[in-house]
Amino acid sequence: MARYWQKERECASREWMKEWQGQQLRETVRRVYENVAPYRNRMEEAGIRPEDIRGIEDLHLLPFTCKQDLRDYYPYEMFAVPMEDVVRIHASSGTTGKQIVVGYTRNDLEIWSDTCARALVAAGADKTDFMHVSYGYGLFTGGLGLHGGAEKLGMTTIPVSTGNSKRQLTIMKDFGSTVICCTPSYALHLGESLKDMGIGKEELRLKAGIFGAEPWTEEMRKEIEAELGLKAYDIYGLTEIIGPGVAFECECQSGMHINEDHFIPEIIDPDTGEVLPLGSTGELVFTCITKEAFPLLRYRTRDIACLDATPCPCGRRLIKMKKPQGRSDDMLIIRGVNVFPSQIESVLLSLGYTAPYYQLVVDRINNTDQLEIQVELNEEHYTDTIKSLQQITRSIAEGIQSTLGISAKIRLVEPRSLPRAEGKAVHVIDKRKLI
Ligand code: DLL
Repeated sequence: MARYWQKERECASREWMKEWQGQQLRETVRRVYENVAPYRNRMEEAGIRPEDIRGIEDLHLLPFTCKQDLRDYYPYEMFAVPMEDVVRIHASSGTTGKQIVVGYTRNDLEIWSDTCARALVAAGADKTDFMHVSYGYGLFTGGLGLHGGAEKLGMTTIPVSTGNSKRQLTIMKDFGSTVICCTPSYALHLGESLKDMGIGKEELRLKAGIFGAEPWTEEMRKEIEAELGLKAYDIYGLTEIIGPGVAFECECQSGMHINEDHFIPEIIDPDTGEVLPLGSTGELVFTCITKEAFPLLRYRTRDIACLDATPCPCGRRLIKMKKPQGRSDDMLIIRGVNVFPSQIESVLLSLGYTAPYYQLVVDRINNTDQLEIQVELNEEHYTDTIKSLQQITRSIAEGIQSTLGISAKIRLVEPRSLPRAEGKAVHVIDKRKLI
């Protein structure tokens, strides 16, 4: 079985990669300067000419792009090709504000399929596999993105889309799906439905799952692997850059390889914009160097992550990113302490009392932030006595206090009582914003 989709790129030497990135960057900067008025204006304001960018060492001279720019130049002003060359549109609404629109040329779609095929091959898939796509189809990039990669690889692709778990599982069983992709929270929900339907995981043929589009923890990975009987791989991406396939996990499951021959990563200080040294945690920024229709320069993702250049035993030389801890705009500041929902999830699941379903309700009462963690007990601890429920509540509160340094009110709720998501899970209800 092949281990790489494009070995010459995925395992290329660092020297080759640097040379390639430099050359592609020069071309991209020249192209956007000529074709994208907002970029030309911004570069002129900053006193930068395309010829000032000689290689990746000059990347930091370029201005940043942020989500607001895409809203300001909505829908097509940042496209770098005439609309007649655009063959596909996707969009992302995000949680707040106007949606952003992105476009792809035929060649961009080829690149996208390749980046997703790399992820699939890294997860052990080949053309003999059956690919069950449970990401949403439509303007969201998840469904069609992985669909394209699976077809390019030659997998038997089953475009199920989201929703109706029972139907999903029946299809999985009858059609013999061997690889599934969906959000990690939906994968857990499918695990629950499997039990409800009385189907044993050994009756399914699943061997791998490609899960992403939202933050998830190592504890959740173990849970999904146990419930569905597969190996769970992480995949990262965002609409603005291409969709899924910006970075993907290999069999080592220790960070995601960034498809650096297409997207150059940087880590910056989110407050000052300064580029941070390799290994620091900060905001992830990407520059697209091969896309035609929508090549963004130094796009600020708002995702907090760090890069890892240590050689990977899988043989790929592509740099890795650690699992994003969350987004700088999802970060909660509770009584002055920065908290990511994923840190709370990690504490909850490591204690073993609860299921991976929780909601964080934040409020401000008498000018003081209050955090309530509503979390479902797992079946094993549900029938416990009041005394042991009190003891569980206390252990969770202590775990949160000692790991994150904040106090929280813990509200244990019945198994299966919190809402289930088909796409991205919503974990935070911040009532403070309404004031
Ligand atoms: O979620 C694209 C995607 C689809 C990725 C399917 C993976 C699988 P957006 O809707 O634009 O695009 O959301 C992008 O989701 O900036 C991250 O905050 C978050 N995200 C995506 N993948 C991961 C991941 C798609 N593996 C935003 N881990 C990004 C943590 C992720 N967060």
